[in-house]
Amino acid sequence: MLLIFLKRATFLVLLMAFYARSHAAPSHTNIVLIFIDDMGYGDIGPFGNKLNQTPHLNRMAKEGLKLTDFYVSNTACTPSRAALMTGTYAHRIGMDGRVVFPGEDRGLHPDEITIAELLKKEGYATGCFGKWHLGDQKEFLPLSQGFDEYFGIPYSNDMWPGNKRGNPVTNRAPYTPLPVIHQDKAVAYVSDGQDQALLCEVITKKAVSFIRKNRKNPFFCYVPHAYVHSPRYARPDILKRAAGNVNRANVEEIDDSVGQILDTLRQLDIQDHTLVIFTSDNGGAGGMSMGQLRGGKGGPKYEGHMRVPTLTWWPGTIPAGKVNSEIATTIDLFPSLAKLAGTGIPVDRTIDGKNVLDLLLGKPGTKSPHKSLYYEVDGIRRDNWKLVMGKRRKPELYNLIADIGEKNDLADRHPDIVDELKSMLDAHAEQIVEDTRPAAFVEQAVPIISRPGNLPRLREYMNPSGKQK
Ligand SMILES: [Ca+2]
Repeated sequence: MLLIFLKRATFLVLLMAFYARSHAAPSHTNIVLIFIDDMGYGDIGPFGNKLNQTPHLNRMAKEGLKLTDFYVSNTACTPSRAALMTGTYAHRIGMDGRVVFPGEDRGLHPDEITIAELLKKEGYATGCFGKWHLGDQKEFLPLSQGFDEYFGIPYSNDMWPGNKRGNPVTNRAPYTPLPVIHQDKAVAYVSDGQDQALLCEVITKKAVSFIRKNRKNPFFCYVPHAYVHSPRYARPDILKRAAGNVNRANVEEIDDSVGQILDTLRQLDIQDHTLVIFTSDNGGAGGMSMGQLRGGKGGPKYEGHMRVPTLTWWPGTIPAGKVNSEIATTIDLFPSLAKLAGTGIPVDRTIDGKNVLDLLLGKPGTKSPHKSLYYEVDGIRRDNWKLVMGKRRKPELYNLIADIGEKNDLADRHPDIVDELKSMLDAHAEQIVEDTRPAAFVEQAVPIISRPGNLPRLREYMNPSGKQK
């Protein structure tokens, strides 16, 4: 009798444990990927910035993992995003070189498989909130690339009438109005600096509401912020807090945004099954800080051009307050997040990224799978040796451990290492040329909106009653 009771009790305990487990830890981990535009390696507190006040990112680093050697695989908005979304070098999929302009016929090929498509197949709700920049034709917008929801601007915030240079692709001067898209339709436009100053806030609001709405099912929330890309504007209160420094104001508003997202996850009590990744799309643009690193957005591929401030956060899974200096890159997120979601990556095409999930999760002793890292086709790092094609494509050689600022070119002292790395780089460039897939082109490209018409300005869209906040 007692035995039967014990068995029953054990069964009940097991049942309850199973229920608690399945209730508390869904099989799928939520993923939030925050991708800042043009933020430099040294712009936030965890990466040494003393001027910009980033308490939420400081806390994220304290509770999570700091990745000191995390790279983008390309250095402009469009190719960087193409590589991120597909796990593939932008050169390989026709998305390298110049960015996509408004009304251009080119976009990320719909046959490419994005992170969103992989995760959607696994039952994830998928949302993109921010700057897309992989083509503004309907065929190329996020809803055509695996996202259930989209809200944001389709390309950079300087591709607007405020930029007097005009659109180099359509030869229209000035640019057509900058639309704000919901799903695949314009719902507002960015008319002036006052609207620009609302871009971080509106993107954050939409991302937070997506997270709230999907708190009970697995979600992928991709937040490619329009900030801190120029032109930079800030609301008066944010600007005042930043002592009138608009660059600082933009970084601090990004920090506010991260705080709101992490607070939402805590409030919903889903932080123990949500991975948050914070990083940037390329080196810092003018006015941003690269810390000790040489270079920034544009120019030769010094570290400041491609190494980006990166944090991962998942309380209870990622050990708190750790630092990892293994090499990883944005193309690795595609296979790593696939692994996290329990799915595979496509095998019918070349995927360049490698699974670095254990590294992102801070598992002790994890080594990078990258024997070498390529800076597009202009540089290569192997261990601590870095070869970069400098002025007039003369190879320069640096020892990154001794010389993180790439000040002391050792090419003349180590011609053997230069030769070896240069031949690896050349072989890499040739291999990409031999195995490429094209971008897609539409027959008749048109701008999303050619005039504002009846569309509200962004500030009216956000505050339709017109009441002053
Ligand atoms: Ca960028």
